[in-house]
Amino acid sequence: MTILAFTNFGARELDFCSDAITNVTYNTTIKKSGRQSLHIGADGLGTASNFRLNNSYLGRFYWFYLYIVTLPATYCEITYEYNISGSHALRLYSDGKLALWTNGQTPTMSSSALSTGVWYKIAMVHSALTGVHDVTVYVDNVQFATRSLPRGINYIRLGKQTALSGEFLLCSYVAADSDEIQNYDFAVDDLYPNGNGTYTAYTGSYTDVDEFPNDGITSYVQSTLTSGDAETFALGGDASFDTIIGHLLESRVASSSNLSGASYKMRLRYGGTNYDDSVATAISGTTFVLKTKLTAGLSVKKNQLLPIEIGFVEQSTTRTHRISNCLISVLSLNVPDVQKIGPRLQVI
Ligand SMILES: [Ca+2]
Ligand SMILES: [Ca+2]
Repeated sequence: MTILAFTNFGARELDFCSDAITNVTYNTTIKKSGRQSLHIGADGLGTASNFRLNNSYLGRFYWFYLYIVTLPATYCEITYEYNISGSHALRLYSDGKLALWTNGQTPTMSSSALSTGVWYKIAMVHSALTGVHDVTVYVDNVQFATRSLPRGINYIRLGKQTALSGEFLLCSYVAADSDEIQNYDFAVDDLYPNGNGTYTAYTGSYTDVDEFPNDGITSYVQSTLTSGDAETFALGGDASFDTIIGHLLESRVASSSNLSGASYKMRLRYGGTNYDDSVATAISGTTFVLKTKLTAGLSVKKNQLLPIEIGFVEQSTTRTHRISNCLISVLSLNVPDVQKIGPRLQVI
């Protein structure tokens, strides 16, 4: 099983989105896990409101949690799967029922309704990404609706592609190339700096890198000109479930001048050991750019990985780099001890 992507729309919100975000906000109060949920239709009006996913993260299988704030007057889209020959969508209707819609055809309605103010786990399971294929929707692991679609998917938008009323939240989006996590509860949690770590050599401290969203040059830590000097941060937050199957270090990094990029390594530290990534280079210039390091396919118990520190190691004696914010997103499942996740992975 390959995990293609997971996010709570944290530090990497723009990386995860392939074009301009349309009228979405982030809700830090109502969320399933992590720092925030994606808020669709927050104005309560009939406006387009969506978040187009980067196509690198397009999977046959995707999951998210849905929380309905306000039912639409007629219907609204929850996800919109685009194809130039005609798109399809998962719709929410005014009576709380879901429907699968495809352009030019009558929607397939679900038989039962969702309630407002409740988190539901939604699974979209496609048999293919191209051509005629089947799609099935699960709500809290129960098949809700299925139908044949006449065409494939070129990209996905989360939220309303067209200007329709309705307001809802999405949290913990995961895409994969198989459905092996289908029957497990899952969560994407954001662990973010809340204390200084083992290494404190850089100018500045954790309070300069703990914000969401990134504040650019308002606050940052800056490396020294001594190769090997490091800064790491202790992290607040927790993984929701006991089996961790992936983590993603996300950070906004810039050079301190326009002369050339500054080299550094990302560092993870747990169990008393440092795990440094290969040397990376910030772009030339003082613009902060998102840097990520994804490790997916883990299957370890939470207590083997947490607590974890994240940080950076200077690799240059001529150019310093700056970190504006960082966090680590953790994907966890509620897998019983005896279970395996995928043929290559063994729960320890
Ligand atoms: Ca420091
Ligand atoms: Ca900052």
